[in-house]
Amino acid sequence: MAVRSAILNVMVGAAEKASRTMKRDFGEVENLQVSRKGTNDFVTIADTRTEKTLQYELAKARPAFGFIMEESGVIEGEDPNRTWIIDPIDGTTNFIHGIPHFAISIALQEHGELVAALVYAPVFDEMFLAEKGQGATYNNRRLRVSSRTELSDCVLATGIPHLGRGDHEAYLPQLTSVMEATAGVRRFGSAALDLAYVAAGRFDGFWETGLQSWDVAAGILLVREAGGFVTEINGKGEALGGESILAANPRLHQPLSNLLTGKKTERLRAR
Ligand code: 2AM
Ligand code: CA
Repeated sequence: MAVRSAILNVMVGAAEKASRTMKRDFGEVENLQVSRKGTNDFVTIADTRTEKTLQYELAKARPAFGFIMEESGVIEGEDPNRTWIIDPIDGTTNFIHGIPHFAISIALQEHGELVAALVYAPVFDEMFLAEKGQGATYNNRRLRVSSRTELSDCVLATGIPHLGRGDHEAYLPQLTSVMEATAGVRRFGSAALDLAYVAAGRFDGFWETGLQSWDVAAGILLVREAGGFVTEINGKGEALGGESILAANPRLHQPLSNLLTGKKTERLRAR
């Protein structure tokens, strides 16, 4: 993708603008860590500020498009068929704790289909982009999902349910199956980046339950355009708006779905 399309340029411009204040705000969090008090309020302000900048920049370039955003909810556009799906800071808990693993996530949906995606980790200056039918890129280089075929070689990402969230009992058997069969599990705390890392072949797969559309919309297109499969954990269903998500390279997707749903393959059972 040597020449970036107009729509990706708009998205990159908005993310770069928003990331400048976001990085400044992240620097402030480190100062606030000392006092603790007020960190959460400050991060809510940073979240909202980032979202407003993204909304302003995107609306300036495409005034008719609608929005679905984590902080502000749904804003209908003049054009009912084009909607931005935005998470201003995915990995908020990391941000609050001064951990630099967080990202801006922007997806464009046209007639119900994801057509453009951006996931940008500002502290690392890592830009993941995709456009439907055009492939995915990382800092201008083409992305491809991993080619590993043996679960025993694979590193998987996940999100672990925590206090007040998710079905803890249902999660544990999933984790048990995966940790027994693979080279390792990582829990980094940003679904958007987990999916971008699957697209980049860093992770061989990712699963989580109970996410919202803004957490995963851009990441889903990134994985698909990098040659991966994304469904619900049962191997079917639409990941966007679904209860759960499973992303992986095409060879591992079904075996992982079997593993997570308790349908052990013959080979695994034989071990
Ligand atoms: P956030 O950082 O924007 O909140 C980590 O497991 C992932 O879950 C992150 O992408 C995080 O997004 C998301 N997450 C955290 N709380 C959530 C909630 N209540 N609903 C949906 N997603 C959530
Ligand atoms: Ca999120």
